[in-house]
Amino acid sequence: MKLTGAQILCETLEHLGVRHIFGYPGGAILPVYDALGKSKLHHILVRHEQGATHMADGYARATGGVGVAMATSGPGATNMVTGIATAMLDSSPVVCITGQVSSKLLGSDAFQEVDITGITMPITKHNVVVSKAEDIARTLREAFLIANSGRPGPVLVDITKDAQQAFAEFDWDTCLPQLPTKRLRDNHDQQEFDRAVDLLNTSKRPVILAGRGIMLSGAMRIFDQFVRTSNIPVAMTLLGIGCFPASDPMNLGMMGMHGEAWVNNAIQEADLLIAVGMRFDDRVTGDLRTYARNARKIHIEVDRAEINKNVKVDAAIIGDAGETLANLLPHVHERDHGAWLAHIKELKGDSAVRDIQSLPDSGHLYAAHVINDLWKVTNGGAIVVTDVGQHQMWEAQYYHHDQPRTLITSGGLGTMGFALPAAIGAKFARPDAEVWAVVGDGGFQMTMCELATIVQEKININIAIINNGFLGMVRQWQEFFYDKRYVATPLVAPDFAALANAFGIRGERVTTRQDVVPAIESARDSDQAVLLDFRVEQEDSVYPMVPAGASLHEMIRRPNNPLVETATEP
Ligand SMILES: Cc1cc2nc3c(=O)[nH]c(=O)nc-3n(C[C@H](O)[C@H](O)[C@H](O)COP(=O)(O)OP(=O)(O)OC[C@H]3O[C@@H](n4cnc5c(N)ncnc54)[C@H](O)[C@@H]3O)c2cc1C
Ligand SMILES: Cc1ncc(C[n+]2csc(CCOP(=O)(O)OP(=O)(O)O)c2C)c(N)n1
Ligand SMILES: [Mg+2]
Repeated sequence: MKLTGAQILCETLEHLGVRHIFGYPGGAILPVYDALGKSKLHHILVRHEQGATHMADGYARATGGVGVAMATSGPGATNMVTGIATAMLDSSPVVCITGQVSSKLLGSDAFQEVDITGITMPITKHNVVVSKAEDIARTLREAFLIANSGRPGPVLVDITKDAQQAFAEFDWDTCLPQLPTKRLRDNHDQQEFDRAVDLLNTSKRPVILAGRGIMLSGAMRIFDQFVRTSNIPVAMTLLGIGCFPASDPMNLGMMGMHGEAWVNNAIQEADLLIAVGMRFDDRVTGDLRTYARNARKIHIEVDRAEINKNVKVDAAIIGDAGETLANLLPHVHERDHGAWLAHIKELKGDSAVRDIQSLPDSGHLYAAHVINDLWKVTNGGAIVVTDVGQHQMWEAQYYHHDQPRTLITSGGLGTMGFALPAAIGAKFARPDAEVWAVVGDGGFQMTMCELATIVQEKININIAIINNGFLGMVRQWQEFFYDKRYVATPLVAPDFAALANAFGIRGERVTTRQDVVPAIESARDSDQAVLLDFRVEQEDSVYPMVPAGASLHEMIRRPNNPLVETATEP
């Protein structure tokens, strides 16, 4: 069957199981848009191409499938850069399709020509220019395979306009990916494996460090069995949240810069760390010279490049988390770590742990209250998509996730502006799920144009703005480390409720604690998107905090009340 390159592109996407594309048109991609109109694909018109990439990313993170974003050449493509880097840093499988000027014009500084494969080389897992219609189908199949195999990541396919317009034969069965056959290298190093087993069966104070790789591997069930059998407590990275239920007594909570104090202290006292699908980010380790000095380390990781990158380990098992845990499990002895678990409980008792819900209403509205109420009202069952900043950390501390892929957040790049578009993407991926964007007053202003996308697509997500009148996380650093010189962090914002109304979305301002639950309930009852503007305490800070570069146990703790440091168990 002879089709244009643009038609081939649409046919291929349909064969690949794609249903949604987040994009924005322009001259160099117009032939594809013309073909899209006649296809079964649902194109979501975004308001900015950065939004398209975050939507595709949110879509991917909510399901594990590939998210697809599309843009024209030049400024359309460069607007995608932040979203691509966001996906790269968090290993998210996104395929970006960009139009490019015709192949004859390449290199001539033609109108809206940029070398987008050059620009995105360091922030894509793979990228490629396609200049022939007959290469489009195969290249796209390869892009999808690469994006979502091994360690996932973004792939960019840049297609010249003449390739979109030319005719070529399309036959799904023959346009097979032609990737170099995976080297059948036996990754199984028996010595490393035996050492890991030995360490597991002899340690006295072990802690598992659970990361996002567990969810990427779909290894939640085998991970659960591993925890039960080994009886080893679990600490989670920010991106690992959800891979093991927060309500499980073996779950200690989040580690790292804003992790729970007892988790960081337990890590510093451990004699064995078992890192599963996590990459020892500096937000997790603090000063590497003093990080878990007494602990031997096992690293279970799919990407060889991560081994001994930040933290030198004693046993590395390279491979998929699920497969590796399944191989290890028969060799792991059931152990009683009662004394160690009791000790961690003591560490926990020594922290300023109180139930924030039972604190008397002091007339102040704290972000922690809002997020904890959101958790209670939604029964912990919502997909929460956060932006970046203080509210992001409070979400991690006060919303307790029992299900995988229910916290969607930009960890590695820490991209402000992520939440609103990523929440839109998540809703398309999981239309039956309740989706909340939890976002700061700063980050919201970066991508709030996507409110129009919500209205145009008639989707029902809710938005909770944690409005503290500051670029809060930066203000916190200025408070702690720059003598409270608040340069460029006080933030004027529009009346967000009125702004929502202008877009055709119901908006409501909430200023007192007693109004929080009714506002959340009424937003949930609505079958349309609702925006809640929570006016919270302006100069509150996130505790504990490991200052950048300090040792993990050198945490700044919350001074006495008014608010406690973290929530107690659910
Ligand atoms: C303001 C701010 C504050 C932050 N504070 C904290 C904090 O206090 N604590 C914290 O933990 N984080 C914090 N972060 C996030 C931090 O920067 C990192 O993003 C996070 O720690 C990374 O978690 P991860 O290693 O689990 O996930 P990723 O970075 O996604 O790494 C996943 C790892 O799993 C591997 N993998 C992928 N697939 C598989 C598979 N199938 N099998 C095995 N392995 C696989 C990958 O190769 C990769 O090495 C903060 C971020 C921001 C923006
Ligand atoms: C695109 C981008 N620019 C700058 C930063 C640096 N930064 C990190 S947190 C933060 C403040 C966020 O403020 P807000 O969105 O109001 O959230 P809050 O911290 O107040 O909850 C800034 C500026 C960033 N992470 N991303
Ligand atoms: Mg703010």
